[in-house]
Amino acid sequence: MKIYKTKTTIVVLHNDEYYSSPLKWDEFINRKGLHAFILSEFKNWKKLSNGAQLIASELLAPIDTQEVWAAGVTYYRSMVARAEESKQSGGSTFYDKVYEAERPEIFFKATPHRVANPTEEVFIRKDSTWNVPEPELTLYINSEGNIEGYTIGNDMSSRSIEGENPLYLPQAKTYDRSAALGPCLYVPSSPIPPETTISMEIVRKGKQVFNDSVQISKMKRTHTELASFLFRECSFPTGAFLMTGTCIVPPNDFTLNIGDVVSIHIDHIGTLTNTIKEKK
Ligand code: DO4
Ligand code: MG
Repeated sequence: MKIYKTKTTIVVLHNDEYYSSPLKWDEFINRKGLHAFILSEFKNWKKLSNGAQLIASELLAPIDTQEVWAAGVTYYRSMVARAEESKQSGGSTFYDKVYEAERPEIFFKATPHRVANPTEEVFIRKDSTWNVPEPELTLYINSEGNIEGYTIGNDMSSRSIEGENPLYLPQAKTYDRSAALGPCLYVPSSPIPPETTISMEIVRKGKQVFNDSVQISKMKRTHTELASFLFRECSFPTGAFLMTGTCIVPPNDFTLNIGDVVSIHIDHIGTLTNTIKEKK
């Protein structure tokens, strides 16, 4: 089942029917056994005849008070790309080390107000010359540390700032509209299957300029391993979102242009589309 946060209500899509829940977003999602909860409760919620229209016209990112965190270098492709971009600065050796290490790379990505809604613009930094989107399966983990759902995340990144010095990572990764989440929270009865595919397409002036796909089975780490590291010494009163890293990196001569349209599709969840812009 899929849960959509809209401006007026929470829309639950179950067996091709739309329902509206009276709960607030945080109260709705932050629970153990979210899938079972929805199954037991949806009959008490109002059936919506205009659910699809609400989703089309009022959709928000599936987040309220949660922090967004991200894991990095969880795929071989990401490790190679970072090593290439930081070769000159001498930072490349850290990426192969973290790829092999027991402790994963986990970094703070965004507060809710830095997250773009589906179809809204995501930003590239004006002080960055090399920018890419990173399409990432994103976990919703409840306050007890259990993975309860999945969404799509775009971990917008400055490769020029990250490559100049790995200590600049927070500036390469965290700024206004540096992340997008959506279109829904997918809540399955069992963990998302390893053959789930992530695809990303970038369209410039109506023409496709990049397209690639990958299966999440290529990831070096498990989702529960990443969640347990995040929750080791941090508490999250309403749960947290955790991007699980990218395996899709455009070639090194590619950088985003203003007006590019980035669409990320993940099986079972849907498509997250955002246009590239600069902050005014
Ligand atoms: O270490 C840099 C960031 C890695 C990252 O964001 C990723 O692998 O997706
Ligand atoms: Mg990333």
